[in-house]
Amino acid sequence: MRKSPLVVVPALNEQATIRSVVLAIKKLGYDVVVVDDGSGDKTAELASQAGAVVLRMKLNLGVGGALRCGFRYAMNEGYDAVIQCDADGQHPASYLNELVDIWKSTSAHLVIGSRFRDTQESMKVAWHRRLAMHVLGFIASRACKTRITDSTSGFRLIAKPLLNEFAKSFPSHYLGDTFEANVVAGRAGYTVKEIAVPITERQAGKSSTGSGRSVMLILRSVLVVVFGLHFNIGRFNPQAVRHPSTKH
Ligand SMILES: Nc1nc2c(ncn2[C@@H]2O[C@H](COP(=O)(O)OP(=O)(O)OP(=O)(O)O)[C@@H](O)[C@H]2O)c(=O)[nH]1
Ligand SMILES: [Mg+2]
Repeated sequence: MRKSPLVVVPALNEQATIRSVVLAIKKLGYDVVVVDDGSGDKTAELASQAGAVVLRMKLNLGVGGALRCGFRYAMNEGYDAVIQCDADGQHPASYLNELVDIWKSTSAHLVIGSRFRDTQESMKVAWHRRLAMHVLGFIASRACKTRITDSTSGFRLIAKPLLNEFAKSFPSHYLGDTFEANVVAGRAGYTVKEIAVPITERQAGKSSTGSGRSVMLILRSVLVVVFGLHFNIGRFNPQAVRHPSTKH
């Protein structure tokens, strides 16, 4: 059993930033796993040189597939929680401790770092992307019984026993690993919290988010959630867990 969460970094062709991202996380004392499933550049080598464990897969499974791989690694290695963090330098490593503090003080199972909480200027986002995020946020807030302003955030802490469930089944399609997973966690009775985290524009490399096709995929995801057609996980059983701050 390990007190400090494992930081899981999904990375695809992020050679410009991966080294500094891994070093910043390690400097704070966290173990780091970089999941690289098909980079054509030096992402894996640079991550490994910087001190990360690198899980390499030949088949590209997308962010959700990479995360599932990281969750399984964390379970096998005995970690109690995972923090998901991007490889492009958008997430300030200093906020890892904030996620952990909320987890330890509230025993939440999912702590989301939001770009849109408290300040609307935290990140520049196109109006249609922002509108979609409002709709998704409204649905996620109802499911999680708390105000969610950033249901597609890639900066999250996921703790046991939710981590066990996500290690077993976690989707890899667009919005499945973020919005749908957050809704599924809330509906299954897990405690969800959200905190404000300033997030910058990606420092280099290419974004994986498209524009035109994503409108259809957002609509699809909304329908999936409204009609309850999403993946399912075991319900939270309060009698089966202990508070994280009591563990050693
Ligand atoms: N392993 C793996 N990682 C991926 C894949 N696609 C994207 N990533 C990583 O997932 C993280 C999030 O992807 P981004 O492209 O930054 O998505 P985003 O943050 O929503 O978009 P931007 O704001 O433009 O950066 C980054 O660390 C990417 O390197 C993939 O297919 N496999
Ligand atoms: Mg990014």
